[in-house]
Amino acid sequence: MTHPSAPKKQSKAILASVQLTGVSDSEHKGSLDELERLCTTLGFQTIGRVTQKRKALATGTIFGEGKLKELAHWTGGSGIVRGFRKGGEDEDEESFVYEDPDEEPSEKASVVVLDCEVTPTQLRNLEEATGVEVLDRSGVILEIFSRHARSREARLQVEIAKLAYLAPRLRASHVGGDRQGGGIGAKGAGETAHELDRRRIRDRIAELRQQLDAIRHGQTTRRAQRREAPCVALVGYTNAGKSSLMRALTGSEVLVADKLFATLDTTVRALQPETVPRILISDTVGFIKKLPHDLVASFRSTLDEALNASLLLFTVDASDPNFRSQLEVTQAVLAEIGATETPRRLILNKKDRLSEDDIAALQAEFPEAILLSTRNPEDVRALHEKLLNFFEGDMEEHTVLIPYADGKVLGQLRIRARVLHEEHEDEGTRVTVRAPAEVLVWLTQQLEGKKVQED
Ligand SMILES: Nc1nc2c(ncn2[C@@H]2O[C@H](COP(=O)(O)OP(=O)(O)OP(=O)(O)O)[C@@H](O)[C@H]2O)c(=O)[nH]1
Ligand SMILES: [Mg+2]
Repeated sequence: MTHPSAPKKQSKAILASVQLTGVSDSEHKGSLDELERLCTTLGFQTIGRVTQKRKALATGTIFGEGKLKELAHWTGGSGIVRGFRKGGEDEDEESFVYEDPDEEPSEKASVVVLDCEVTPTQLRNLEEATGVEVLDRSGVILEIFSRHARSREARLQVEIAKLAYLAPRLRASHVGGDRQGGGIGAKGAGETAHELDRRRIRDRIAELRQQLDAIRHGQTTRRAQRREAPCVALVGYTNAGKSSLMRALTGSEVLVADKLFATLDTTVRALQPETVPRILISDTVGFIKKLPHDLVASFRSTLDEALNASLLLFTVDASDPNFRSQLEVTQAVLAEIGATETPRRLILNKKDRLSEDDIAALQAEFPEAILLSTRNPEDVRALHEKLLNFFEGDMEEHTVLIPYADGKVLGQLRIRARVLHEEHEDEGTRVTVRAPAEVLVWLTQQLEGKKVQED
């Protein structure tokens, strides 16, 4: 679905951020680098960065006066907010006076992208001072989600998050229809957002939620149908290589892309070559720092897949210097949705990008982790083996007599469990199987109290 007001390709962006006290230089730079990647994913070309160290965001415009002028210089704006009186909060501005350089920048930015969330008033003031559209991090992420959403469920989720994001910003934004950069602000859900008052937005959200519930009802049923099969969920930061691993393990054609948030839908496929019983692998939406709260909430159901998994593979891009904090974010969100008990393994991916020294250091730091490259078939085979061993370890061996009248049960059992031995007796077939506990419970129910004996 193309967005009517989507930014034209190669819109020029200037990144702006405040480095608050307590945020280290490398953390601050890492966050801006990530914002630049988010912008690239949207098709923006980043032409510069304007940053300032402060104790807190300046109430009206987040920056001090001098910085605001510097920012406006990049966009061709006035740097002034009419009717705005500078308060005492600017005392901590770095002591510098901005002097207009003689030379104009060779190119002007048509959109300002902030690495923080701002209030509607701050947004309006910054737009006035710069004369161009101002997006915050949440706005950028929402726009990416909106473009990458494929399934009806993902589209509904994004639409709800977008409306929730827009509602408080409606009254404050004065740019309205004549936005220049043309980002997320102007439209949503097929209607012009500023034409909707808040009540209508609330009604629309309620309507969309109902549609979403209906879809989810069907999913719960499907999930229940396959609940006996052991399931592995691939979870992790965006771009870690979850979909690549999914492809490698299942031979499926899920989308792999060097983009942030390439995957928004959960896909479930069987591990290949197929095992008995089948092991299911699910690919999930990626995480990012400072993910807008509404978005986390709306993607909760997508993550239910992770909640129902028997094993979580925390996938990280070990070649990214920030992977430790990225792993923390993933762990925090999963803990928030309640997936704390599920067994987990750490996958350190993109090994091919690491030096021998890096590899040795990582092995020492994470002795329990599985270090691999999704591009190396040997590594993928080794992981396949580890997954089998994991579930085998969980299985129990049982011998049971299945009456000939229950031939169907035997047929299903051969799919759900590994049959080690079969013997035909007078009353039925005596089989010895290795199976997960859930399958044995199912079997007992099927045989309605017929005796399941321990071997
Ligand atoms: N060098 C290298 N690149 C890899 C490896 N695995 C994945 N990639 C690349 O990393 C990028 C992201 O891969 P994806 O599999 O789409 O990542 P993802 O975790 O599914 O990302 P999202 O869907 O955005 O959350 C792609 O360009 C892949 O080709 C690897 O082992 N080595
Ligand atoms: Mg993916």
